[in-house]
Amino acid sequence: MIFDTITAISTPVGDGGIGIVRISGEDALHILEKIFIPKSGKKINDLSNFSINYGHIHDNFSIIDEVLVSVMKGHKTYSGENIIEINCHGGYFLVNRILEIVLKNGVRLAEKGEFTRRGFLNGRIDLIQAEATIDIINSKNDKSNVLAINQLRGDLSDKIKSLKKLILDVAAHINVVLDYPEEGIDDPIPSNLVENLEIVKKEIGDLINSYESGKIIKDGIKTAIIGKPNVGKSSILNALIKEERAIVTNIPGTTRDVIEESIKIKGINLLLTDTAGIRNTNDFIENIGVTKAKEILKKADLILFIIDSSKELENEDIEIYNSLLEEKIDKTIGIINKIDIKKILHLDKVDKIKKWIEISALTNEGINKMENEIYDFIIKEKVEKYQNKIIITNIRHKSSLDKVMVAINNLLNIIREGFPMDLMAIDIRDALDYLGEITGEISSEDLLDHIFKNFCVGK
Ligand SMILES: Nc1nc2c(ncn2[C@@H]2O[C@H](COP(=O)(O)OP(=O)(O)OP(=O)(O)O)[C@@H](O)[C@H]2O)c(=O)[nH]1
Ligand SMILES: [Mg+2]
Repeated sequence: MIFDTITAISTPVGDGGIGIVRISGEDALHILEKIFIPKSGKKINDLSNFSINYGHIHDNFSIIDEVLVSVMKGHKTYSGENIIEINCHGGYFLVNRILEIVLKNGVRLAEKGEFTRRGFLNGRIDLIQAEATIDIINSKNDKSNVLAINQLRGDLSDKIKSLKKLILDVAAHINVVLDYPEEGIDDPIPSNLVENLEIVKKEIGDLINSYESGKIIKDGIKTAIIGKPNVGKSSILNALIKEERAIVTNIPGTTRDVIEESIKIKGINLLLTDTAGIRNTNDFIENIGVTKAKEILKKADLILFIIDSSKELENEDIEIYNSLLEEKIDKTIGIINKIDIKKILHLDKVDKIKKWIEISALTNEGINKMENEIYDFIIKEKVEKYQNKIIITNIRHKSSLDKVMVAINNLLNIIREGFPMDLMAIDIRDALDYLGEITGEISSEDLLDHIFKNFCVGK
């Protein structure tokens, strides 16, 4: 495809050692000719492909900067078209000045993700790979980086292709039967093709199930620190992040806002939220905090329910426990804090909580152990189960796979019930279309806009 020529700053705005202005499109070299004098004295068209060239950027022959220019011609580039990258000195003013010179010479400013979008439209990468580039940029830990790199390399794309191939074999058989009834190829579907569908069903199921792990690896675990006032929630947040981040006092109702911090446990991000102690209060501001705490509780993947070891359970503890019982109890770890004082607490009224950890946020006793136990409780199985397997991390992929699964189940049902083969045509097409949605063989402008709006301008 031929598009107009676009440009953008591809490095973060601000002071830095270097800045990069990228140009992509048919006219990229022609533009370079107007603004760059190579030290080698060569004509722009004679610069070798995939070379880096030292020289000067000028604006009407007034020298602006000493630069290195990468020249990438042809279709085997990131965007699938000519790309020029001007590596200039960093700094807000200079990089913008060079961008301005490029724009002045008849180039359009790129939209968010437009270089990558062109890579996709020009067939250099599929949609999964385009999405993987943003995941790489956003990756927060080694594990999520590895997942994103694997997707960029094409692991998931290859898996989708192989599943598609299995379905296409079935589709081909059905087409022959329906188009040439006189050939006498008879129902039912041969067992090897039924097996194809069973394999697809199993593999799609595995991919769908991997999403929960993928999400945890990519985005981390939303962890709410919940409890009545003064049990030590903020002290526990501070102990976990090893910083005096949240205000701690002996006055119940100290924390009113929501405080978010992140720690890593064996490479997985725990997104900790310290909340206001939940109680009935007439204090207007504290009440807002309590409402927020309850909202956070609802969205959390993991709840640390804090109680005070030195007191018997009070109504406020039991009320929070009862609200956890409704849906979150399996995601709750009970934390018995203040074990440095005395333990008079009894747990018989809160016995549905499966895991208890004893700590002191004051002396740090049990804090390291708590991290390990959190890992074992919620992370270990989810992460280790899918080690070295293909994992999906993107809700878009999951929802398409869910639809493929419905179509495959319908197909297997039709076969099982011995219904006529022409009933299968719609589900076969659906299954193939939904797989095509994932890789982007089937896509719409709206979908692409939606995906690429999350990119930065220079990518
Ligand atoms: N002895 C002892 N005191 C603690 C411990 N953890 C917290 N405290 C004390 O308990 C009091 C309340 O601690 P916070 O961390 O502010 O409690 P909170 O649950 O965040 O309280 P609110 O924000 O009011 O809901 C402070 O005086 C802390 O020093 C602990 O493990 N042992
Ligand atoms: Mg607090």
